[in-house]
Amino acid sequence: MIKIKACIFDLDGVIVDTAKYHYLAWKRLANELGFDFSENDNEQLKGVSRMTSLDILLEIGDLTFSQEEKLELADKKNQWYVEYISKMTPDEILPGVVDFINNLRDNNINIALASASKNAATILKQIDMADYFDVIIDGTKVTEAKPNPEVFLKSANELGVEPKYCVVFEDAVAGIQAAINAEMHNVGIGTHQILTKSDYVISSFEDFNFDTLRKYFIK
Ligand code: B16
Ligand code: MG
Repeated sequence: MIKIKACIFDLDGVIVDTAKYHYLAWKRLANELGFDFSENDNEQLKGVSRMTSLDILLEIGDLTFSQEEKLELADKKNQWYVEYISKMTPDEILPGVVDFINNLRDNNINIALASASKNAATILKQIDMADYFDVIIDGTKVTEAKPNPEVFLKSANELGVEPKYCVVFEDAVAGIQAAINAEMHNVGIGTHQILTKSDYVISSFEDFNFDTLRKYFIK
């Protein structure tokens, strides 16, 4: 059986569904620039950094801007996004998350949040979950975007746990790849069809607990 000492959680798509707010803000920007942006297009932005998301959006709209203009566009989108997330409440925590994290705490597992978002602190405050994590590494503390493993390696390092004892919970393909690159175990939140490289996929944390996790990782 592998020894699990730490669990590292992504935020968007794992703890809360902020993808819908990112979508509304990106769509608003696309519409303002004169093109449409579908929910399907939005799938490509999951787990990806803000500036890379903008590059993908502009490619869809077939538009080119200078770096300075791009920073202004990203800032505009972010202001709308912050408006949306500032209205979030603890009701938006995804089902089973709080019970699972409490169950990990009861088993003395270290817990980290590892998100690409520069808005993670605002979201955690809105949903009242900042105190659930021993370590928080977000987009303000890393320079490399997933699939680079930086965000997970920094989390493990701050927790003082070796990567081989960590399990990452991720909903994005880029995030699962980042966990693999960090040489950590991973659990995908979503479907096998999309998270093809994930060690183990669950659809949600409902009816999921530390025992189930431990049993899966008996090798
Ligand atoms: P921000 P995660 C990611 O969060 C989102 O999945 C991704 O869509 C977003 O572009 C990125 O954060 C940056 O967010 O613009 O708020 O800094 O999944 O890593 O928790
Ligand atoms: Mg995510």
